[in-house]
Order: sequence, then C-alpha cells, then structure tokens
Amino acid sequence: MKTLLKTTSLTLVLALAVAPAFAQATAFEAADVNGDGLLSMEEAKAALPDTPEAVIVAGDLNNDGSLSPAEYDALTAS
Ligand SMILES: [Ca+2]
Ligand SMILES: [Ca+2]
Repeated sequence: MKTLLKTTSLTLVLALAVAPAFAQATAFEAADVNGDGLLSMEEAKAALPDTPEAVIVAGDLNNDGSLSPAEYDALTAS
C-alpha cells in the first residue's frame, strides 16, 4: 500500500514537473555540487538551508537517498 501510494505520488510529481523542470534546471545544477545529476542529502541541505531535514528526506520519493531533478522540483515548488 505504501509502495503504491509512493508510486502514484511519483507519477503525479513527474507529470507536474515537466513544465517547471526547465526553470529549475539552473538552481538544481548549481546545487548539484559534484555534477552527478542527483542531490545527495548533503547537497540538498546546503542548497535548502531553510528547509528542515525531515522535509528533504520526505521529498526523496523513491528512497534512494538523493533528490532527482523531479523530486527537487516537487520539494521547491510549494
Ligand atoms: Ca550530486
Ligand atoms: Ca530520490
């Protein structure tokens, strides 16, 4: 159930992220210090100093320990 909910949320996030993805690209790339295309928790915390760590962790929708551009967009869109 939890996996299904996460999958549904990720699909929704990806659908919503198509338009803002381009606008966020510069900020994301600036935050991606090592240029691997993902924000580690350390990079995300450095890029979003006003965002509680729990919120950043919750934004890692696929639980891989890093934020993809779509996850970052979803986190910063609100
Ligand atoms: Ca990175
Ligand atoms: Ca992730």
